[in-house]
Amino acid sequence: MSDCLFCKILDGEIPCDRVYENEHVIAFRDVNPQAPTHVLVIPHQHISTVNDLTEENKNIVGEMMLAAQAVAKQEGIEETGYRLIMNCNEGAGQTVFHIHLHILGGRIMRWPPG
Ligand code: DGP
Repeated sequence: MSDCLFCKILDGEIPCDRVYENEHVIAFRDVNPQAPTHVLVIPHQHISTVNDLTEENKNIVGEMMLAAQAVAKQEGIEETGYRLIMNCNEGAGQTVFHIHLHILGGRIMRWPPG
């Protein structure tokens, strides 16, 4: 999608601090970190929101989770703990409409998240 910020990051049109990539996803540091580790995992395929997941594209979510697990190990937070978040639509705080998984770690996480 030509007007999608994360598609531009995927294409290298907008720079990012990339920490992981494979044939399905890339992961890069969030520009506005909410924890010592704050990384976003995004699929190569443009999918706007979780509401756009289907039987055909559902496997990408598993790929995103496995990538998050690899990033957590790489960042050394797999034992201390990390939180995975996908915001869906404005009311939940989604601001970029290309699905992404937030990986937050390196500090104690509170609940409820607010
Ligand atoms: P969300 O609010 O769930 O849609 O998360 C979008 C995240 O994307 C937010 O935490 C900030 C991050 N973000 C927005 N623009 C950029 C950017 O240009 N570069 C990077 N690295 N992160 C960005």
